Amino acid sequence: MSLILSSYENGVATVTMNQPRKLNALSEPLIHAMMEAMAGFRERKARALVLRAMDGVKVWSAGHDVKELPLSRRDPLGWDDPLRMVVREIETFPAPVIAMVEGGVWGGACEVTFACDMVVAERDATFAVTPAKLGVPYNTTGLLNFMHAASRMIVREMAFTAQPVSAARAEMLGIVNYVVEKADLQSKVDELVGHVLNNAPLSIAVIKEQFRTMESAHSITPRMFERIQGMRREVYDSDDYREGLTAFLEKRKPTFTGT
Ligand code: YXS
Repeated sequence: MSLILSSYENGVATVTMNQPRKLNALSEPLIHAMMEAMAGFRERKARALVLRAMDGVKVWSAGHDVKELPLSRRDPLGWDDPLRMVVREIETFPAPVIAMVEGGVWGGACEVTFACDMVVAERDATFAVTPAKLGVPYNTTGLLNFMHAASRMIVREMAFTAQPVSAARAEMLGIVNYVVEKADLQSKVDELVGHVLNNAPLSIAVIKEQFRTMESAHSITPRMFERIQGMRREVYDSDDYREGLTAFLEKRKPTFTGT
């Protein structure tokens, strides 16, 4: 079974995650397939790209493949981590990327949807930011994406409680653009894409790149960055980080000790 399904019609590309048995966990092979497809659509100068899962999934994506997270001594979300790579591909894709969401969106998959340009979710969708649940010291650019998606209080609530946020609340908070009944999901996405296709692709591409450039323009000094990286290293070398991952893999509740 192919890891993704992809299609291209009238300038509109669609990438469908097709690993329902693994809950579309963002494994290296799945992300490689997604990025290969997106690179092809970039070549074809797609005017819009829809990122989705198969119809009727309960889980849009379970986030980073936990089995691929290093148990310690290595940054779990370094520059070349597949999750980091697919987020950058979405952010730099020269046309609007629209996340078409049904089911649960977990952990790094939340960042994938938040890195998209628009999100249309069906009523039962949920969004859960989960680093703290597993003991993961999320990475700085990833947190920036969360900060761009929600207000100061909301992004802290999501990160510190790791509780799923309903689609309705996400819409009220401006985290997603539209929440619709499942039967209307495709037509709502088609409507948005239709508006995009009526407009000038070069103008859209340069506006998107300006948004990205300005959003990432933060004056963080080398000293500040080194300090953050040192703090993160202490966490991914901690007993708690190992406990979080091991507990997940052993299907038990983790016991965090703060060491
Ligand atoms: O027991 P088997 O072998 O069938 O495998 C189970 C799960 O272990 C597996 N699975 C995953 N494998 C790797 N990475 C994952 N993220 C992952 N999630 C699930 O899929 C099989 C079925 O899972 P199960 O039995 O739990 O299904 P369920 O329907 O009862 O529950 C669905 C979920 C999504 C609520 C549940 O699987 C779950 O809570 N998954 C973890 C969601 C999560 O916390 N994701 C964050 C991953 S780490 C990440 O994204 C970032 C690094 S961070 O954490 O920093 O945000």
